[in-house]
Amino acid sequence: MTTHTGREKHLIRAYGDRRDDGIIQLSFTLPVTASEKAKEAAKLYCQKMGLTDVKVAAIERAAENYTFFVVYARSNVVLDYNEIDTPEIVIKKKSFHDLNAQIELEIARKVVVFGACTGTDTHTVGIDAILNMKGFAGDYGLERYPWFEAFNLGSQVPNADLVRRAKEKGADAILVSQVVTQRDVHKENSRAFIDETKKQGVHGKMTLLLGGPRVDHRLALDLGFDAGFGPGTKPSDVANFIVHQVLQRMGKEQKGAHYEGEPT
Ligand code: B12
Repeated sequence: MTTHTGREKHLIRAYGDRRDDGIIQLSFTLPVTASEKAKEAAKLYCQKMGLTDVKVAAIERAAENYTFFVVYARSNVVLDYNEIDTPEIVIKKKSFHDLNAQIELEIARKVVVFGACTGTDTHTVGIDAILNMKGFAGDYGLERYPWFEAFNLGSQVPNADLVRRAKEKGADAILVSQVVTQRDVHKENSRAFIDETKKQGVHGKMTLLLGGPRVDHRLALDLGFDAGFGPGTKPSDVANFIVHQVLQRMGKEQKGAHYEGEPT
């Protein structure tokens, strides 16, 4: 199908049992005690969202006066996939060995990175997955790369300290992890971090990365970072991205000459 502009449409609907049946699964919590009435409330709630064929598949007490539901239902929403335009980081990763060899040859010094979970956030597992020696999902963390020098400052690190420490060491990149998102605290912390980098004169001079389970590339760009990394990020994604950025700053790689695909 084409539009009046001649562009192809790519219409999509949710896939449940059959192509285009519009069946979705959703889960949510209501602040009521688990009961038949609560189940009916969950059903009505979904119907008010415009869903039909609502089936409450699971109902479970979450806490006192809170019930968790899993629901299957039909949605009539149709999307034109070709209308979606979103920034994306596409990285053709070099292998661990090749990336280190490239740093040695083309940068000729260690790439220095600082990372922390900032503000009041105590969740360190994400930033540790990226930086720690043992890494994540079969991938080495940046501490394991002989041509990276990685400093992991841990959790609840004030923005000013993280920026100051990175600046003192002349870091190439700062990695900020934000996991708690209640009341958009991650955005508030991230904006404060960017303000701090401007105050300390490093904004635009270092690569600034934001990561966390509810972070995506667009959000990070909007907040003033160079890139955003969400769930499932591997340390090698980050290592390759940073090396690419350093080479760009050195004028050795063109902007937009990003990599594609997986390492060989
Ligand atoms: C473990 C955990 C804890 C541990 C943390 C221990 C530690 N040292 O980290 C403890 C028990 C301390 C904890 C405490 C709290 N927690 Co907690 N916690 C979790 C839990 C179960 C897992 C998080 C985790 O480790 N994920 C695994 C890592 C590997 O995933 P990740 O963080 O997404 O990281 C990946 C990517 O996002 C990315 N990434 C992450 N950061 C960065 C940074 C950069 C630069 C890059 C490039 C990539 C990157 O790379 C990683 C690898 O792929 C989640 C629920 C869940 N299942 O997710 C709740 C959860 C995050 N916690 C939650 C809450 C509310 C809290 C508390 C506020 C609870 C309370 N009332 O006290 C406190 C927080 C206190 C505080 N001040 O922060 C909520 C957050 C809700 C929200 N929307 O904000 C969650 C979602 C649970 C829930 N459903 O309610 N928690």
